[in-house]
Amino acid sequence: MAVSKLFGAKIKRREDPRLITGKATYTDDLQLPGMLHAQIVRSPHAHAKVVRVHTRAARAHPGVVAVYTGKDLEGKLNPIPTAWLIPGSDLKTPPHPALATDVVRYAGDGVAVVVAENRFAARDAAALVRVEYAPLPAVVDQERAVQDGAPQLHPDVPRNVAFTWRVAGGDADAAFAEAKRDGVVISQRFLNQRLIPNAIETRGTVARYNSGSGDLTVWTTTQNPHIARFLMCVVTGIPEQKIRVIAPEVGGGFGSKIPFYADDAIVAFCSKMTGQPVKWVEDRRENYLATIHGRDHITDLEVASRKDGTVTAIRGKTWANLGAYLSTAAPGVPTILHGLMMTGCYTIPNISYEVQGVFTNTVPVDAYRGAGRPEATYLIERMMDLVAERVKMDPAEVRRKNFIPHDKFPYTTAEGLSYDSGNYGPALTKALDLIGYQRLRDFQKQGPKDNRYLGVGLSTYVEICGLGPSAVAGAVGFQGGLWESATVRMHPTGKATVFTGISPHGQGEETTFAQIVGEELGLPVDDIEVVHGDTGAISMGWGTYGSRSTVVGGAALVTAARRVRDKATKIAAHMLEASEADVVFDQGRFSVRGSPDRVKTIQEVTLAAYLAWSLPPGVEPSLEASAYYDPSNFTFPFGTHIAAVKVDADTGEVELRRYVAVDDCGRVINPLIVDGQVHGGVVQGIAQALWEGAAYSPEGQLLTGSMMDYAVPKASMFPMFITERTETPSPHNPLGVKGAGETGTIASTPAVVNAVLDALRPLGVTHLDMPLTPERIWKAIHAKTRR
Ligand code: MCN
Repeated sequence: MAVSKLFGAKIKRREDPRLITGKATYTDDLQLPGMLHAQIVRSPHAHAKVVRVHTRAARAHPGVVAVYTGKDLEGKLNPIPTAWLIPGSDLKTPPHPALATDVVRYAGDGVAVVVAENRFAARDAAALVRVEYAPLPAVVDQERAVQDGAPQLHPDVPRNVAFTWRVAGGDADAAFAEAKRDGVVISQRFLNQRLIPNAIETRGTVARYNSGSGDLTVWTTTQNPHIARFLMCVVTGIPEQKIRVIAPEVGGGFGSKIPFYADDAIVAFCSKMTGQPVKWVEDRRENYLATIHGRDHITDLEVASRKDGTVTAIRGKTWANLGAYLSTAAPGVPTILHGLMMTGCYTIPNISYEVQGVFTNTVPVDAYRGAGRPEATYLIERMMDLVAERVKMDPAEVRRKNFIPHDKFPYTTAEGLSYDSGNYGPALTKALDLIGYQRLRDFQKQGPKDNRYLGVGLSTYVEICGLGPSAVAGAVGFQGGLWESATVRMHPTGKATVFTGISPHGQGEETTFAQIVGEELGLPVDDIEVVHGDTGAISMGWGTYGSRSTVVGGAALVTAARRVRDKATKIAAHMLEASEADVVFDQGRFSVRGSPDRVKTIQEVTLAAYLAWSLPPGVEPSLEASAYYDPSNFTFPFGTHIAAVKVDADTGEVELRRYVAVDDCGRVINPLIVDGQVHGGVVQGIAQALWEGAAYSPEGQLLTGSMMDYAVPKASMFPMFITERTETPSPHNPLGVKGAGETGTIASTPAVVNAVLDALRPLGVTHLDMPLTPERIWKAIHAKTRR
């Protein structure tokens, strides 16, 4: 393989062969001598008192080793904490016991755990645990939960309000007063339905406690092993240095493997009590009931605009459903990651926005791909279309009119964020060209054919990622840092191992991180091993989420690689008997300026560093370097997505005809991987627009409890995506990169909803809530045409 120009090269993912040939080792593949299996007994009630738990029959079941209830865990496991204590919001953090003792608060809440010699015995015996429940009234709707007389989940949380958080900038009331007098005011209620993340691999944990040494080793499906270790220490009381957390192959997470779950601590507890390794792996049904959900907002929103389409203010309130307990990052998602992005890529100077986080008898809600930004983008992008319609402008032109101009970056928004760089106009123009916007509009004017209506929908988005400066994390209440670590270790044979604190689980950094190091040190990608996901091998790092791995982890890595190069340059100069200033490095070769034939390769220099027979004075043997990088700001990727759909007015069916994504994630390391990330993200975003939605009965039963009812789409349901990019480097990180892992999800939902509603406009339908199923569309059309 050519050594040069690795940065920007379309290299196939090196991790894929083992993944697609079934040779990867996931948590459930682990077999340890003497390993036991755990099954958690979960409440069938959404809200009930736990009167008594009868375990005798389960204990007597063949193969059962132990049964523990919530009472058995009392005093042995601390409550499961939340890690995002957003300030200034009167946040309530009611205790979340690992297993319920007195009250269960959602269908799926754990009440007991059975440990047995095999999975089947554990499962059979779990069915024999008889729990006496006294059912209580439940509430699943966040708006109802805050009303007087609604069922109360936690004793010290009046009206189930976990927090009330506000963001304000400029003078929204004055802007609305002006728009009322001489402009346009639009109000709309939006529902951002609850979603289920659906990673291909469900969650699982294997714990092995060694009572001799006091060491606990945990293999678990986590996106952030060091955070998992820290929280395992907090919950179990086992000292942090005694805990090793390993993330084996992790089959996707989409945010659902960020949190520290009660189940992880329970498995560790079971191993400690039984003295044997214990495995717990959820099946898909359990995953739906025990792994976090995402989104679930109800929003009342108003925008104020001048008659010429200049949007002047946003005002509104969101009720964010948090489920029964505060999951690890839950409070930060609808506030910091959502509320602060409400003005999007526009120069909207005035905002007044409130978010109320509400407990309900449902599965806890936390970060799901995009986490807060898809919700914000959906709101603002739907509103831009409604403004366009009212002021009779083309939706593309309203957006362009309100864009933050290129020469205004870094730009401080009304919410107080500083956008690093942006050039929104060219991305919009490119997307319009690629989809043939004008031609589509011309077709549209010709009217429907066979009662099929053409619609075109835009979404011009900006998002916040690359989380993030640790000082800001602290200021907004995140109970951790957000820097990243990296080590580049050269080996005597001239190959390298790279250790990174990020923890990829499908994103491809084993390839792109090798590209970064290969580019810096002139090594072939195949000579570089990328190691991640093991607290026993890697320096503290904060993991993979918030599209931070490349921006923050990549920056740490390039810094470490440059340190290696600097030391190698010193050694090369010594070997070449030249002054360091005269040594030139290019594509793995050190030469002397003006004497290109005097050369030492990086491999020769590395060997010399390890042999240490003749090193320059003051230079230590070996060749490796570490770096810790804390960014000075977030990064703000942006772009334009456009969807073209046809809606069949007879059946309500939506056909996705064409989809264009023009994204700008700064400099691109691997275009193939970024395309893949955009494809996956777009699919998830479109799924929210058209098909997916978790549904609860009023009593708190999850009605979409399996893939038979929860509509995860198939590849055949999508057209070929046209992906393109513009490139606006982030000025504040050494690679010029911005995150790419979530843009597709963030941008695509409103593009498709706007397209469907554009198609339905001639039929008088101006608003519909997601998912836009044929039934919902058909009913809306017929409600209008029947009048
Ligand atoms: N990349 C690049 N050039 C850039 C930016 C990124 O080549 N300018 C590459 C990266 O090096 C990496 C990939 O694109 O290979 C995504 O990188 P990045 O934007 O840094 O995002 P993260 O690796 O931090 O991934 C997190 C993001 C999130 S938050 C979710 S959720 C998500 C996602 O990525 N979950 C995923 N993508 C996923 N993809 C898979 N397969 N599975 C998941 O669970």
